[in-house]
This record gives sequence, structure tokens and C-alpha cells, in this order.
Amino acid sequence: MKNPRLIHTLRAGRLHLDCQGAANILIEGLQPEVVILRGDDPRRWRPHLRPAGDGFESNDADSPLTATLKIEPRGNALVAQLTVTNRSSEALRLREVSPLALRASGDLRLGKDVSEWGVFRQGYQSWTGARSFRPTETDLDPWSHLLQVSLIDLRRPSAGQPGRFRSDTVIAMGNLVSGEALVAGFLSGKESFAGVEVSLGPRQCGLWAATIDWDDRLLAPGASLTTQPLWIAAGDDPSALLDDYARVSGETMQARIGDRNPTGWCSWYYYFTNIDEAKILENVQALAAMRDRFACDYVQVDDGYQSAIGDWLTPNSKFPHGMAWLSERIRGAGFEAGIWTAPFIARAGSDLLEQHPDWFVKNDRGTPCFALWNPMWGFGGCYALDTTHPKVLDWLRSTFRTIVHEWGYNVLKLDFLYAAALPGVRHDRQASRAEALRRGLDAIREGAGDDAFLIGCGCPLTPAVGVVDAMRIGPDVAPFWSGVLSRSIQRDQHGVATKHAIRNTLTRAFVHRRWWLNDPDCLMVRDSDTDLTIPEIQTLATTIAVTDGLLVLSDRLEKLSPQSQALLAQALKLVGGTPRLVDILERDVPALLVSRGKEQTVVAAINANDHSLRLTLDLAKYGINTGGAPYANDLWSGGSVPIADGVANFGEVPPRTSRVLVFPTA
Ligand code: 9PG
Repeated sequence: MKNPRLIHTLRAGRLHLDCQGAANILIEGLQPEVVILRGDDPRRWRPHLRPAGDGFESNDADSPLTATLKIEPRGNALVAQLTVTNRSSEALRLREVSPLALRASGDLRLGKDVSEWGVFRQGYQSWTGARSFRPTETDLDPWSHLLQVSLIDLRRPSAGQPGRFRSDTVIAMGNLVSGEALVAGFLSGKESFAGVEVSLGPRQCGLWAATIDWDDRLLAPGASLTTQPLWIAAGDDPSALLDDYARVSGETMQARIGDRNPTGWCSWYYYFTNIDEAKILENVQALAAMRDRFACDYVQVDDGYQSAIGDWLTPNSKFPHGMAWLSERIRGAGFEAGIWTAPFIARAGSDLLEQHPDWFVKNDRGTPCFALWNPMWGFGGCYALDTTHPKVLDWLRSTFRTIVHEWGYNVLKLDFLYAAALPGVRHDRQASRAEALRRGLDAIREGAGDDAFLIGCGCPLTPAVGVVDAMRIGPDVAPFWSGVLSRSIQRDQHGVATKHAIRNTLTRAFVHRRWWLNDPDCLMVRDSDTDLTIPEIQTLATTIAVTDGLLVLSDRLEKLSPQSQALLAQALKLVGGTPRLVDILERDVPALLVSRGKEQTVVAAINANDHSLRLTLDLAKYGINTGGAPYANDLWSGGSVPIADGVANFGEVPPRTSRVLVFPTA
């Protein structure tokens, strides 16, 4: 498939996309769609189109809306943008707006048979699972509402039906037998949340809709709205298409991408909330002593220093010298100081919630909107701050001005950010949820200043592009692989588990250095105080190193065994390449990755699935010159991996183990 270019034609009021150079890629019967609310009753408007100027317009005299659609080539991709105008005399409440949607009367073809497809479903926020599905599989949300609040977009739950998938912002689909692939995604996401939904039947794709959530806001008489641009491209490598999409969307959203990845240490995954000044300083000393083996840039104090969730400027009694004193000690030892906050939530009993109940997003009953119940913090729930309220924005600016410019913390881990985008009633009723979140983030950036290093966490992804320097792209790691709860109520994909973190670190590698620097969450290398086995630790270390994101240790360093230190040293040798996933659509947890650096190219066979996998990789296809050697050595086991005709044969790779080959870059 050479230079497959999408072209569009209008037939009988509907759009058809063909792929020049690939007869087997086709989308037939696309139309714009708007869902208007009459009371609580949603009505779908699907205008027929006619040519108008260099685009199209709706051809529908009876509708209160008019629409114009622009479609332009961008490289080999097409970019579509819809403008909708309210020509009636009353304000209209809009639920959803789709620049392009296909229903049962249309068709989408990628090769011969829908049963051969894989679909990559992007998750809503940092901790939401992001994985590929086969058409017979069902995507399930976390089991209870209590979990869903902090893991999915509550306005867009999964349908829970086989073959039906709703992907946040971007979707990748492909035929696993014949190789045709299609990627479609919105180029910007700070204006409103968006996604692409598909429904795959046994023989046909009966629904494909790229949709913006208009959050049931009003469109005034005479007013117009224009959707974020939708980018669609076809080809034969879904990972390459996702890379292109992430690059173009990152440019559109003016992503912040630093020259290098800082390395760090974080208190959470050894101490959890059980931290104090002495424990932090013990690790500062250890980091200074191991500087030649681990060049750590920052030391980040996590959850546990604050007097209450919400009261960030008041430390508790375990930090008697205050946070400015501690940062001075950290910086005095030659590290940048980092600190955790959850800036958009406050817990029952905090001064913030007691003193300013009017600063919170409201639910239907007019009381503060519930955002989280975290057993680690005790009984009371947490509530969502209203980041469209000017006083809240002032408070955010001044809080972060203090933390950065008076206390001296330059690395900010900003957690539980989804709260600012929860559905509810806000001070500014015309702000979308994505806009509300963005205003909160912008206020933090203003207070912290341009030099602060902002790491988003628990954050809906696209509204943060252009504000944060790094973003957690997966669930929390843990000193265990996965558990009964991870597999049942978290559906083996959402929420805390090392397995879940590894999956997302692989499947979301394509946004690294295009939207921000990826934060894969922490590396734990310890071999005590953990349930992780050595091969599991190697698998986590390989994943973090070869995907090139932030490398942040979270162990009690004084206690690291020589074996753990040796494992860390091996992992550090693998960083610095540009990752490309080979099998993103092929399995639940992808396993093959090529990471090309200036000097070396690392090939990793990472099996984070719970069954063994037979893996081979065509090295020649990825430009790897083996110099004719008949085998290469696996970094972890020292065992040899045979190479024949440029293909590495990893054989049967057991679950929760990895193989790593290193070649000089050709
Ligand atoms: C600190 C931690 C760490 C970690 C973050 C985040 O739903 N929950 O109750 C829940 C608790 C903790 C959590 C995520 C969800 O982890 O990802 O790195 O900073 O907070 O409390």
C-alpha cells in the first residue's frame, strides 16, 4: 500500500470516503449528526448534504439548524470540520454534535471481513484502561458507580455489548489478516470531550460516529458552533497512523515537550501515606550516594504531608519544620523538589470545604458534587471544585504561587484532576466540562509559572495538552501484579495494578513526545516488601525504559539489595529510544516493541498477558541490521534468541516475563 490517500465524494446527500491505492478501504454513507434535547427527549438530526462553495451544506428546510461541512486534505489524511447554526427563534439545547457519522444504512470496509478486525479503544483519563478488542469482545466499565466516578467519563459509559466500542478522542481499527488500517481522531480536545464510537456486527460495521459531547449546553438563536477538526487517515500500519495523528494533534494543541525526560524519586509506592520528614531525607541521602548509578533529577513528596485533602498549605505534624524547610534540604542535596497535590478536590472536614461550600460543582440537589471516596483517607467523601468560579481560579493561582515560589517545589504532581470535569452545575453554565478542567489547569500554570514542571494524573487527556509537561498515561503500579479485585470489579483493565499500568504504557506510547512526556508511573526494583516476582519487575522495568517516558523510582533506597541495583542498572541501559509498537491491535496487552535510539535499537518482547505467547519479529522490516548473526542474547536471561532470514524467534514467552535484544542502530 503506497501512499494511501483518502478521497471523498458526495452521492445522494451523503459522503463516501475511498482510499486511493487500497480498494479494500471504504466508508460509505457518512452524514453530520446533531442530537437536540426537547425537554429530556433527545432528537437526532441527520441532514442530507449538497455542495456549497468548497464544502457542503445541509439541505433541509424544516430543521431549526443549518450545517456546513468543510473537508480538506492534510497530507494523505482528510480533515473535516462542521459548523452548526441555530436559525430558529429559541435557544436549543444540544447533547452531541458529529461532523461525520455512519448508521446502519452505510458501510465501513477494511479488507474482507469484520471478524478479522481489531479496534483500539482509547480510555478517558490517565487511569482508564486503553486496549484493543476483537469484534466478539465486550468492553466493560468498572463494576460500581463509586469506581466509575474516578475512572471513566460518567456521561459516556460503555454500551456493555459485544462489538460496541467508544474510544476517547481517537480510534484505530484494522484488519489483522489483510492489514488495512484506519485511524480517526479529533485534533483538539480542550474545547469539549469527543470520541469515536463503532458497533461491529458479525458481518458489518453498522455504526461509526465521530462525536463531540456538547454537554447539553444552549445554542442561542442565531448563534453558531464549530467542532474541533476531525482527522482521518488510512494505511497498513495502525501504529504509524497513530504516531501521525498524535504528531498533528499535538501541534494543533501546542503541546509542551521538553528536550529531555527528568528522572525522579517518589515516596508513594513504598511508604504510601505513611511518610514523614525523616523518611524523605533518608532517601535524599541515599540518592546523593548513588548519583553515579542513578542520576536523579527530582525528589517528589507524595500524598501524606498535608493536614487535609484541600488544605495544601497546611502540613501535618509529621512535617514539623514545614514544607519550605524540606524543599531547602532536598535542593541543598542537589535535587529539584517535587510535591503532590489533588488541587480540584476537597474532603469533608477540610477548611476549604467548610469555609467555601459555594466553590464546588453542584449536583441536581444543589449540594456539592461527589468526586471520590478513598479508603486510605478515612470515611468522608471528596467533592469537586468549580474551576469556572473566579474565586476558585484566584485560590489556585495563589496556592501554586506559594508552593513554587515561596516553598521552592518546582515539580508538581497534580492528581485527581478528573474532578474538575465531572458532570454537574457550574458557576459558568456555558462552559463545557473540558473547558472547566482547562481553566483550572491554566490557573495552576499561571500561579506556578512557566518554569515549573507539571505532571498531570487522574486527568482526562486532551484538555491538558499544552499545559502539562508530563502526564500519567496509566493506572497506578503496585507492589503486586494484579489481584482478584483488579480482574473482577476493575475488569482487568481499569485502576490500580502493575499489569494495567504496563498495558497503558505500551498502548499509549504513541502520544509520548507528541502531547507531553509520558509518565508510565513509578519503577519499583526492590525484591522485598513486594509481591512482584523478579520477571515481573523486569517486565515493568523493560516497559518503562523502552517506552522512553519519565523514569521515577519508588523504593526505600537504603534497603535495595545488590540484585535490585543491578536490575536498575540494566534497565537504565535501555532508555532513550523512540518507541513503536508492533502489535497494538492484535491482542489485549500488546507484546512487541521496537525502540530506536541514536546508538542502539532495542527490541522487546514483553508478555504482560496472563497466558504464554509465541512471538516472532521481522527485524528487517524495522530496519534492524543483525549483521548476519544467527542469534542475539536476551538481556535478562542471557539466553539466545535465534534469528533466521532477519526474523527473531522468541519462541514461547511465558506470562509476565520479557525478552530484550539490543542492536546497534543501523
Ligand atoms: C496518592 C496516590 C498516588 C498515585 C496516584 C493516586 O480511587 N482511589 O481511591 C484512588 C486512590 C489513589 C490513587 C488513585 C485512585 O492513586 O495515581 O500515584 O499519588 O494517588 O493518594
